[in-house]
Amino acid sequence: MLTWPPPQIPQLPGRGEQVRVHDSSTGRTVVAASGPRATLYACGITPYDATHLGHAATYVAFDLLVRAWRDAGLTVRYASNVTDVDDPLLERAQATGVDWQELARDQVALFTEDMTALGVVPPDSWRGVVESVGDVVAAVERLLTAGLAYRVPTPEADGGTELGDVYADVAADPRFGSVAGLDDATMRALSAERGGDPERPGKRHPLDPLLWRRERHGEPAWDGGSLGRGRPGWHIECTVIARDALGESFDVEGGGSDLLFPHHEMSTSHARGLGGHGGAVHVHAGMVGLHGEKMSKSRGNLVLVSALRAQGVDPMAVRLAVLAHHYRSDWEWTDEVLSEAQARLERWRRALSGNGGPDATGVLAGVRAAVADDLDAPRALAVVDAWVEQAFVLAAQPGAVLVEGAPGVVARTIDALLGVRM
Ligand code: 5CA
Ligand code: ZN
Repeated sequence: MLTWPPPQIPQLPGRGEQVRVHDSSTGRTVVAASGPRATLYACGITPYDATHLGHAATYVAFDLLVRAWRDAGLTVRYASNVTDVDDPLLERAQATGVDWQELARDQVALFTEDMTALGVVPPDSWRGVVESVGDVVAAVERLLTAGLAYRVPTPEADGGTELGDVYADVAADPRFGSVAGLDDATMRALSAERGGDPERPGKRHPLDPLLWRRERHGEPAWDGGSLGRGRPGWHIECTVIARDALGESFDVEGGGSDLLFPHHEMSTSHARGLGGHGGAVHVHAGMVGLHGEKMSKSRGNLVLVSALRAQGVDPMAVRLAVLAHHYRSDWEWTDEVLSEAQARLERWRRALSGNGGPDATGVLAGVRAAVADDLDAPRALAVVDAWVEQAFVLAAQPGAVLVEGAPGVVARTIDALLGVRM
């Protein structure tokens, strides 16, 4: 897929610190990539009801990681996907009477506009499932041959075939469970809630995830070689797309915290089955809520970035609203969150509009230290706020000594590291 245009990132003097991120699997903060290369896979959207503030916050979080890695001198390769065929997308298309491909296309276009407006660095490799079906088929065939997957006959009502759907055998992976570290009951509950089918008859284990779904009446399907016509399961899609772009092992697999289980547990397990280890470190963004509940397409409690843009809200205010929260925390989108961000943007713009200001060397070091420390954007904002306050104090003092060019240093720092353009 064609990505959106990359933002221009100014070069900063010197080098950023080694970047440390929180690994959901161990609870430890670690250096995920020590260089010279850093590889990231961040799960992409399922293209309907995009881009809500939860999506925006998650992609801004990984954008901070890419910027911090680059500032530390690493060569970053970033890959992502688009889940352009999946049950929820097909259900939405059916419910609203639109063609599923058209729905996906329109929503992907909207998403790229939102990401551009928010100044999010695009992935270097961006692939949809539809483009990846052949690679998924090859991967599922390999897992079957290796004895890590098995067939479950499709129900009579669906035209029952012996070939059947294909499921991964979680019991065949001794390291299954190591990504999320959850107990069995929690895994079952989350599987049922997040796209799994623990009740499906004929499976060896309730948690076994779908790899290949045989064609059903009225559903899109592709040639599946020895698997028969059908379509990919969800987790294997990300395994295959990540592997294709980044190789069999890469540094960080990320997404919102709702992807920790089952999605990242399963995609990593499939990656091990194919050789390699998939993502070494798992990084998750917290959930953005609205009116006390997780913002989600299925609940319909959404604030869309495109709607805010249409109302004339400056995308940089949206970005600042997101950055005011640590990426790992769960937080609520409210009108106050937005108005505080708008006020901050306004203050920053005023302070940065002059030629001179307070010395800014500490701002660059402070913002660098904050983002390198598990992407601590709120701390970075506080560093800039302090400089801005100082600028107002100096501006009110007749005869105060101003450092020529200091606002430019601050502007380049927040542009390069926080993606905030004045
Ligand atoms: N296509 C799959 C991943 S392969 C998917 O989860 N798509 S999504 O459109 O539902 O979500 C896209 C990204 O936004 C995921 O990383 C997801 O974890 C994140 N996300 C979804 N809802 C929220 C929310 N309320 N707050 C923060 N992040 C969210
Ligand atoms: Zn994914």
